[in-house]
Amino acid sequence: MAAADRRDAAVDTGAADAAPNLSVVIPCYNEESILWTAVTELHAGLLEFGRSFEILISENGSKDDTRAIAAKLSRNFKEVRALHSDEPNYGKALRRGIEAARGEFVICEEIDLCDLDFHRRALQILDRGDVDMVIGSKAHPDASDERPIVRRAATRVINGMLRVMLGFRGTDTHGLKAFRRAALLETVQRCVVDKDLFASELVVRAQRYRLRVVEIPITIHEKRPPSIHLFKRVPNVLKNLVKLTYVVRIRNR
Ligand SMILES: Nc1nc2c(ncn2[C@@H]2O[C@H](COP(=O)(O)OP(=O)(O)OP(=O)(O)O)[C@@H](O)[C@H]2O)c(=O)[nH]1
Ligand SMILES: [Mg+2]
Repeated sequence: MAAADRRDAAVDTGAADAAPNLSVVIPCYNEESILWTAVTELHAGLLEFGRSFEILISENGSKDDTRAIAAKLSRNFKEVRALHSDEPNYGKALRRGIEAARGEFVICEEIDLCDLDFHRRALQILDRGDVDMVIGSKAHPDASDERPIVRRAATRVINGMLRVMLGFRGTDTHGLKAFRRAALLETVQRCVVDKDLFASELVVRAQRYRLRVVEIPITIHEKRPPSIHLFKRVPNVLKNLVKLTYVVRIRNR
């Protein structure tokens, strides 16, 4: 384990004792304006589900008070755990949260969404036992996506590229997803890219490994505009797409 990872692994506060039924993983970056309210509302909503749960706030690299607020949330609520590391990196945060999760089921959330309706519908499907992963799709024919047209178009472009370059079958890979942890852990271990494309790689690999993946439509109503400008993310997405295509198609891994 690298020194930085060892240091990161040490920062995990607020873990409850017994493994819960559900882990909700939320990567967070510079979210001081909505973090407290979003997590307290999510916590209250999850209590109504009647299953044991934990919420993992996986923060890295924030320049604002996100880290301190996450730590305070983990002190206030026994179900909340706060993870921190120094490098701002969505994929690493999501991966770390999934690896730290202890629930039978894992839901990957975004702090500006916290969509309890998705949780309810996805868990209903996973409870049946014949599906490994449920994707909440913004681009499903029955979805309602209130984001600006440029970002909606970007979702279509990236998914088109994933289809052509990696054989992805579906309409969305980035954002809300729910899965049985045991079914996906090996897939997570085999992922090779980080940042934005990690979430896509997870879905593409799950399909390649013939896991049972289904999509359901979601309603996207963000509590705030995205924290990182779309165009700043493009170079890394393209670089990681080329890397992933090479690893999957040429190296056959
Ligand atoms: N830890 C961590 N979290 C991040 C980073 N970038 C974004 N996030 C979190 O990821 C979630 C989604 O981020 P947004 O900025 O809303 O991105 P988005 O454009 O809506 O994402 P999609 O439309 O789903 O592609 C939020 O909870 C963010 O706080 C990062 O560098 N590190
Ligand atoms: Mg968003």
